[in-house]
Amino acid sequence: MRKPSSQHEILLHRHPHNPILTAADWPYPVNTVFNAGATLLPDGTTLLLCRVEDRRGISHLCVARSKNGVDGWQIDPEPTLMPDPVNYPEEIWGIEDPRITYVEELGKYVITYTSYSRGGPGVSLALTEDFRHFERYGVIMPPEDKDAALLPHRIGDFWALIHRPITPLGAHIWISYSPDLRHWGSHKMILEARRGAWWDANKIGLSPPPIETPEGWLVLYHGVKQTPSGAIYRVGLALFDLQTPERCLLRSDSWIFGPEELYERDGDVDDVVFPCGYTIGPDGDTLNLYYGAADTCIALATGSISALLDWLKENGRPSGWENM
Ligand code: M1P
Repeated sequence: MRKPSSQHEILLHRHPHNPILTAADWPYPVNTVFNAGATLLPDGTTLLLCRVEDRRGISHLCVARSKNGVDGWQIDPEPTLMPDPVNYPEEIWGIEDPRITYVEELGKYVITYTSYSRGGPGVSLALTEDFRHFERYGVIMPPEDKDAALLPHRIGDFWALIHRPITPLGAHIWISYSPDLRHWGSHKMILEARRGAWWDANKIGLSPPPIETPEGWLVLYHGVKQTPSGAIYRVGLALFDLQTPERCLLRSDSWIFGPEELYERDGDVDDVVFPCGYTIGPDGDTLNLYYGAADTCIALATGSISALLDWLKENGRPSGWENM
């Protein structure tokens, strides 16, 4: 049994009702439900856009709504957004891992998701006002790329997308800019996977959309450690400059959240915690983090944004030194 992190500061507290959503809750037959994007609707309802894997292995997206974000989920009776490989061939093997950003300038939610094409996973984008009708923009980052989220407003004149391409340099986190959400450029690597024995060696990716705070963009990212018995997906913290989000100010050395409970350790893919969305409580500080557990179910952990920032200021370092 892996030791619980009791000797470390616990920044994210698992909800006692975890896992809060499983395949058994679904109104139609599915294999697994996990990696959900999240948002708060204007009436205070929590909306999760869940990745649902069917019994072919192909994923689609399905909405679940709850008044308190914990239970009483109303799940769409049918898939909300299905892959559409006739019109979007890049979706042939499914659509996965959505992140949701509400964009006030557009009055719309922007969903970035993985489209699983014959050439590998790429990033696709769709807009919606109501999570019933969707306007697909198709692939915005070609394979191999995933783990993408849009910042909620322009930086200067440009939209900014954080994403994780696989390049000859490795699996690192990048930023790209666009005038119109369709054409993307000025690509820059902003956070490197470490190497060797680190918890986030060789492969990292953005977890939920960055959290805008007065101190900068607070980024939760996942790191993947390969071990002889498989990969371990854990979550760490980094802070980026508000005006220049490609500038990393601080990065944590250690992870803050990793698989410990049985529902995180044992599933279709063991030892995975994979947050794709959060909501923020009425106090402006409580973070409700929704994460996929073991690629099988959806769980909730709660923390304080100011406590995460304080911890990062105390325990983080400027990025860049670690690979020297
Ligand atoms: O199985 C763990 C995760 O593996 C992939 O994530 P990444 O490419 O960032 O390593 C994704 O397939 C993700 O959905 C899955 O949870």
